[in-house]
Amino acid sequence: MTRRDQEGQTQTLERTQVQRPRLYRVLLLNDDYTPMDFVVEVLERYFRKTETEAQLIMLAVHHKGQGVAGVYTRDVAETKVAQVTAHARQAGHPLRLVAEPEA
Ligand code: NFA
Repeated sequence: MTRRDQEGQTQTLERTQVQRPRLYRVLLLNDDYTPMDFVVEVLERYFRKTETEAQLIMLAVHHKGQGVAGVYTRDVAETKVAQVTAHARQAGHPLRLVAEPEA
């Protein structure tokens, strides 16, 4: 960071500590039409879940209404939402996802 002091001199303030980026949850939302197998495949392919993890997350979303597919930096989270939404529409499914900041 650079600023000018009262005499007009330039001061450079350094900090060695870096900040962690804010993280975003990608939430998967339940609907009545998207096939369970399609949701499991999405969780495996886009969110790198094992088949067992994917089935557990899919069932949790099916029963509770929503669930966390993954947690990422903002750009990655928003890209996943866009890519999976496009993939679902292409396949004719209404699957919805949203990215929301953690706490
Ligand atoms: N509820 C959907 C069904 O019964 C399955 C589903 C699960 C959809 C998770 C979206 C998210 N076919």
